[in-house]
Amino acid sequence: MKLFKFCCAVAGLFVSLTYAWADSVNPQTLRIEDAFVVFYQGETPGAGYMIIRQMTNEDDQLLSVRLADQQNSCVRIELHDHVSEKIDGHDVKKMVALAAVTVPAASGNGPGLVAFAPGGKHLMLYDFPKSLKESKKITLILTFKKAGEMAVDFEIRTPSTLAAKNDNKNNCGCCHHKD
Ligand SMILES: [Cu+2]
Repeated sequence: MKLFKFCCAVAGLFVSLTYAWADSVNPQTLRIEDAFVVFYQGETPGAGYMIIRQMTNEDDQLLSVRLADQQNSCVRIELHDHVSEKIDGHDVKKMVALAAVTVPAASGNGPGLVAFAPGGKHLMLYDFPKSLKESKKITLILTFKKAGEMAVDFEIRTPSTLAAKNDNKNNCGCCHHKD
């Protein structure tokens, strides 16, 4: 079952994402779908995934992500990607931190799209307290250069659901820091 979540920070009830309403500083210009996080045992950082769709003809940039709950100030969230590097003739996937992620403009083919998915771009979630890891969802604030801030609910899923989803992809769904 595929459960899409459309989370808009402001007036998420307005389904009509028409261009008449579109404005470069309006969070309704962006749609976040299928947002979820996975936490691991112990100190291993968690990972966050989502699909961002840009509904307007302008691109935008995701600049940062933070936890909505300000009380957990030790929590840190980074934007990451996987890159391939040749080491001794072998392709080795490495994680790199990104300063920003571009969300391309919508085109004739539909909304601009950037996917945070296992094996590719992801949110890296550091130092989350146990109480949050064991809850059902967390709310993260996404800050975009043009659209501003959006509050997005991320469902908390178990690592096993992630592994099952990626069985046919033959890439590592887990996200452990090697360095
Ligand atoms: Cu990472």
